[in-house]
Amino acid sequence: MATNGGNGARATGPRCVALVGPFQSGKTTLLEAILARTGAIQRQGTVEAGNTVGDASKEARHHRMSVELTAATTSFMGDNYTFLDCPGSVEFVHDMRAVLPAIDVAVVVCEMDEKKVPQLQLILRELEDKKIPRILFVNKIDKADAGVHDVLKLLQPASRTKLILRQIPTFSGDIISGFVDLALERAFVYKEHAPSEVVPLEGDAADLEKTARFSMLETLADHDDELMEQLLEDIQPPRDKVFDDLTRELREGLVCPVLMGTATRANGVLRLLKALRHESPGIVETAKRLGVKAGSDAVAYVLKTLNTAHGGKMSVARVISGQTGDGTTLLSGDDEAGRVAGVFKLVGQSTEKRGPATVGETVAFAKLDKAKTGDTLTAGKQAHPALAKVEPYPPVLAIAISAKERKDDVKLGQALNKLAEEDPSITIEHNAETHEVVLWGQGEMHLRVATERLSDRFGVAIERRQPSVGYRETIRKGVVQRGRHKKQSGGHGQYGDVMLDIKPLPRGSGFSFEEKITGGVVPRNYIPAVEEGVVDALAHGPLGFPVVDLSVALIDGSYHTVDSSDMAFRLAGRLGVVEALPQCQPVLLEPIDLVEIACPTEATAKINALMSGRRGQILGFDTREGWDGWDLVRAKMPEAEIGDLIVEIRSATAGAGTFTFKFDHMAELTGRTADQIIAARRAAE
Ligand SMILES: Nc1nc2c(ncn2[C@@H]2O[C@H](COP(=O)(O)OP(=O)(O)OP(=O)(O)O)[C@@H](O)[C@H]2O)c(=O)[nH]1
Ligand SMILES: [Mg+2]
Repeated sequence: MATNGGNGARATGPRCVALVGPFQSGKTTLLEAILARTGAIQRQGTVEAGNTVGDASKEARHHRMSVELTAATTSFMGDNYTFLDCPGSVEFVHDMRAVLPAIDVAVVVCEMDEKKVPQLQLILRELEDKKIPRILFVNKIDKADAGVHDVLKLLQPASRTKLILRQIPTFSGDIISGFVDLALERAFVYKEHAPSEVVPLEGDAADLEKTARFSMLETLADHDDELMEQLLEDIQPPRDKVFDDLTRELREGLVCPVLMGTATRANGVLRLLKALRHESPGIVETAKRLGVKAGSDAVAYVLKTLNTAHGGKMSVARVISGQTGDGTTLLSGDDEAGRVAGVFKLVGQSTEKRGPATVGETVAFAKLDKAKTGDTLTAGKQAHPALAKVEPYPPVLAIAISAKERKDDVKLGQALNKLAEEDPSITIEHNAETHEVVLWGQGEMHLRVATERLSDRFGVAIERRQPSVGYRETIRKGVVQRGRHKKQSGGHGQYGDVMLDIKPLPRGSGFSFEEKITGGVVPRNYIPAVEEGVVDALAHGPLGFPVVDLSVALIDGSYHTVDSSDMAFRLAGRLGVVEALPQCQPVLLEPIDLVEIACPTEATAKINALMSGRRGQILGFDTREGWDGWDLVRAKMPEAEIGDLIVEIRSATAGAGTFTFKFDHMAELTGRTADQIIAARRAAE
């Protein structure tokens, strides 16, 4: 039974903790250290050796980075903990964002690295906005130097809540050999893959401790008047009070404590676990945050959907209230999500069948055919309101794909559906004009992993191409042209004859058809067929693209009582346009988009240069509202140049920059670029 005795008391019951943080900060390694320390695995694996629990999938091993969420359940001092190892790459950020609603606390793994501060800021903002309690774990302390004393100076700008330093490092020579815990007032030396050892707190360390502890207490006192008075009167607050404040202020999101360690050697891991055990909130508070009342009907939130290679579907979910197990039918919204056919404990890819899942536990439910990532499930008779709705960021990069072999077309369609169900940050577009299947995602690696999964997990080999740009063409001058279709082959002939007046229209007008027939020279009933013929011809103009922004008027013509037909007039209309267009000075039109780039201010100049280099027209830039130290650059830019824009934006901004785009207008394109596009189109045909 999960309890929370109120102010400062230890929360009990199963916890759900997300490991988040900038790319490559050591989350997967930390998970490994935690699992080894708590006995869930025999030996701590490494990312280099490709034997970690967190990065067990083929794609993750291959790229040496996390490419999806991994859940692992272990126990520590009698409590059950599920850790969610989230990918750090911005391209896979949806896997992190989707789990946040249901977690108790986030451990934000970061480094003493200036370049990674903007990314850290993005992650902390997300947690702050969602009111998720968070602890910073400064990792790779083995690589740090004396500069580590400035840890708060470096990291505070990334956090809108006050950071609170819980530990300070101690040195032996130039190397960090241990730490002092400022709440416990105890010194420790690190031991490799073993708990740190307590040593006397003396000498320089004792002095440094006094100052650092005072500043920790001062920050805590911002939210505790009694403590403030004690500090002013120079009274040593009792240790229990300090812990109570640390606990309460963390849970209420008033402060963000900072711990440190070295994941590769499992240093600092035990203190982290103890902080989680004693200070982090549990399911009682999380349910309250989500507005779920303790009730008899089970409510669970789907953190992740997985289709395993053996065809089984797994829904990783946290039970927010009640209890549920095998054979229970769960609802998602008003629909049936399916019937639970097995409840599993997860340690990465290894699964172990278990009994019903109780409140606070994070498990995998098998065979919930209709459940999707982010769904709110209930065992009740009525739908439970959605606990959260996490909209993925709009996709920024696209590729066109097709099955390598024709026979796999249907299989590809099914596989794409599953892929989108697992990862809502992928979207699939069927382009009716080009007949392309376009896969939209969050970046190069995201799309690469998606295509790898199509072959590894779903067994469809695919080919990828650049998606076509929606070019059009138009005319610069008008012409009057006759179109005549006449055939006298044996018995029944064919006869249609039209005179068309073709004129350019202003940009964005599209196409209009008018008939100005007098005296029935073209009988009424054939006129729609003439228009159809005109439309047929406009689908493919002389430059190879659909023709827009012109009007066609039917002004004259003739017919034959026996030989005329719809078909004959359709062909005549078509012929008239085909013959007219080359005389109308056809010109290429390309789509221009309105692009908005968000970037840290120090990158703004680089972004401006980048946009100009891609035929962009900068409209201006502003500070980004509510985002200290960020700018918003606006520009108009040809869609053809946007292609892989995100790749360059990220490289100019240490991965933190983003952009959105929307269609603005079509613009004439002439000269060499236009010639190349037209030539490429001819070659493709
Ligand atoms: N020196 C040192 N290296 C570390 C430490 N922790 C992790 N690393 C190394 O940092 C690299 C990234 O580690 P990961 O555990 O994959 O980091 P991650 O945060 O899971 O990476 P993503 O999930 O891809 O964002 C690997 O080469 C690790 O061996 C540490 O404490 N000290
Ligand atoms: Mg990782």
